[in-house]
Order: sequence, then C-alpha cells, then structure tokens
Amino acid sequence: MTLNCLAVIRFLHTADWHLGAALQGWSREPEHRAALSQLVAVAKARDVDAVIIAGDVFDSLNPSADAQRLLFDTLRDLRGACPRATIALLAGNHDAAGRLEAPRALFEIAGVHSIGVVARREGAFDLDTHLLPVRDASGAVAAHILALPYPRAADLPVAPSDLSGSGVVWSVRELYREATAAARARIGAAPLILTGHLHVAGGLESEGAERRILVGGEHAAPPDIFPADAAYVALGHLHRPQHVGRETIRYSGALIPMSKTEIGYAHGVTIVEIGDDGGVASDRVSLTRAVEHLRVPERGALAMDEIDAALCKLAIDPATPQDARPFVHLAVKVDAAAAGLKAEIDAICEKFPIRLVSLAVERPQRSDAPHVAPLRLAERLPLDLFRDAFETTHGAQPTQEHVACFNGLLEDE
Ligand SMILES: [Mn+2]
Repeated sequence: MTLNCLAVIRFLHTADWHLGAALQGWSREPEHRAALSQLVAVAKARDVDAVIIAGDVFDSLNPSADAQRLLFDTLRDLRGACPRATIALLAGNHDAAGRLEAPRALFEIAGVHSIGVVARREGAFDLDTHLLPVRDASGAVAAHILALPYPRAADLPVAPSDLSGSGVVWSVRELYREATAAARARIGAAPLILTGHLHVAGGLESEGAERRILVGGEHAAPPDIFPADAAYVALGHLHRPQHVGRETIRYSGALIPMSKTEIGYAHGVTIVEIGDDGGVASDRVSLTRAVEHLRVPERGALAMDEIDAALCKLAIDPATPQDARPFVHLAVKVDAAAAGLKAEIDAICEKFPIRLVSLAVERPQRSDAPHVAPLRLAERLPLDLFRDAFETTHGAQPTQEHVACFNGLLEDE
C-alpha cells in the first residue's frame, strides 16, 4: 500500500516479542537482542511518531530478570532513537497485566505508556489512561492511539442474558464501541488508531505457538467488532503477519520464530503511515535472524544413515559459538521401533555445531493395524498428544511421574 498524499503520522507496529522464551531449554535472548536492536534502528531510520507494542511482551507471567532487563534496555534505546515518539506497551494474554503496569511511575518519566488492564473511573471507560496523543514532527497532535490490552474477563462488559449470539463477541464489541465513542467525544474526527490483543477470525493460526484464547468457550472475534472509523487496528496474538477483514486491521506478527511452524514466516515490523487525506498505507520491514532455524530435511524424512551427510552438508563453521548455532528440527524414518534411537541420533548430532530442538520419527504403518482416520488436533486431549509425543521421542510410554508433571504444567496455563 502507498499513500498518494503527504504522510501526517508514521508509526511502528510490533507485537508478540515473548521475551524470556526458550526453545528446548535454549535461551532466545541473543535472537531477541538482535531483533530488537534492528527494530530500534528501523524506528529511528523511519523517524516514527509512535511505537505500538501490541501485547505478549513477555513469554510468561513471571518473566526472568534477564527478560525484564531486555525490555527496559529496549525501551531506553527506543526513547533515545525516537525522542518525541509516543510509546504504547500493551499486555497480551501471556503477560501479567499488573507486572507490566507496576513500573508505570518510572515509565512515565520515559514517556512510555504501559497498559495492562482496562481502566475505569466510576464505571466509565477511563480515556485519560487509554487515549494517547501522537504528535507529528512539528509537535502538533495529529492522531490518537486508543490503547487497549488483551481483554480479560474482568475487563469485559457483561452481555445481556437474553442474547442469542456469542456473549464474548458481544462483550468485546461493546468494549470497543464504548471506548471508541468516548474517544470520539473528545477528539472529534481526528485519526484514531486502535490496538488489541486477541484472536480475530480469518487470521491464519500457527499451530502450537499461540494458545487459543478461550473466553467462555469462544475462539475468535470477527473483524467487524472494530468500529469502521478506526484508521488502523494494530493487533497482537497471531504470529504470522497478516491482515484480517479490512487491509487496515493487521497483525504485525512475532519478532522471531517461536516454533517449528513459524520458520517460514517473514518476521519483521510494520510501518504505517496515515496521510493528510485520511488514507492509510503500511509496509513491512523484515528482520534478519541472528540464529538460523532449519528443518532437516526441508521436506520428508531422512533414513538413519543419511543424517550424518545431511548435517555435514549444512557446512556450519565449527567455531560458531554455542548460542549462535542453528536450531535444527530433524525428521527421520525408521523401519521398525528401535530402542535407543534418540541416543543414537544425539550421538550423531553432537558431532556438528548445531542445536537439535525437535525430532520427528516416522515409523512404518503396521499392515495388520486397522485404518483409523486421524483426529483433528482440536479434537484431541492434551494428555493424549503428550503420550504420543513422548512415545515417539523416547520409544516408551510416559511414567506416572511424567504424566503428573505434564498435568501440573497444564494447570499452570
Ligand atoms: Mn498472545
């Protein structure tokens, strides 16, 4: 998209940083640092008037000190790179809303608006918290951000009991309607940029990475919950960059691949311009990966005696430091169930400067086994998937202890 007029406001839209995330125990911090330093450079080079971080700043409710330091370092760098930009930091479903708001007094000194929950005053939507002015290069307020975080159950208006459709969709729609109406009463027809962290229908999911946001059994909201007069809707939650419904309702996508299914995504940030005629244009700036993510082989599976040659062909410099070595997702095929398979594969991989993070094993179908149509992922219980995955990886059923441990993790979600 390109503008046919003068840009009034330019901003950077990003989301789903998932700071503190690990892959099979390996820290993602080097990748995060590299991606965020590129993000800061893009914000500076494009001289943006605002930066919107649309949720899932952290990967967990209880982020490590390193993850928090990385956020604070990045905000400092961003402030240095774009001294006059409005910076909006929003909570996603992975974030502890209170934790994100806790440093607010200090954030305010740095001009960072951290918003974890929907604020109300005497029941009414609190515009002073959520409506953020965006100033152009001359210092004039030229647009506003209506900054809304992931809507938690407590944030949502209660749906009428005689409703025929989905209560959650009604409530989310009502939240956006109420917030937008309040904003319009204050700012008139000026350009309004909305934010949100939720699953909007029509978005392509990357299986396994984003938790399905289930509020009252509902998976997603339709894109028409966002009022039509919003110039742009900056979304977080889905990790693949995409628009949903209108061209101006967009997911910026994650910064780095969070799982095997996301290797093929073009990770980056979205730069959005709003023109003096109200037109909106956006373009993508790709980020360079600090660490490679490789599927070996790219398609299909290798026989055991092909693994060595395939890893050799990657030609990775043996001097590559540990935390820069590629993450490898390996697929192998075996003729029969082989005890000690994982140990054998580990022994091969150890000879190469790689980090094996997943192993898929294809076994031949037993010809006497009855053919059963595979169940859809959504129809399977997490514990059954865990049992299957465990057996594939270790060639044995999980023990009671493993099951108890898995169930404990499930409850933590
Ligand atoms: Mn999310």
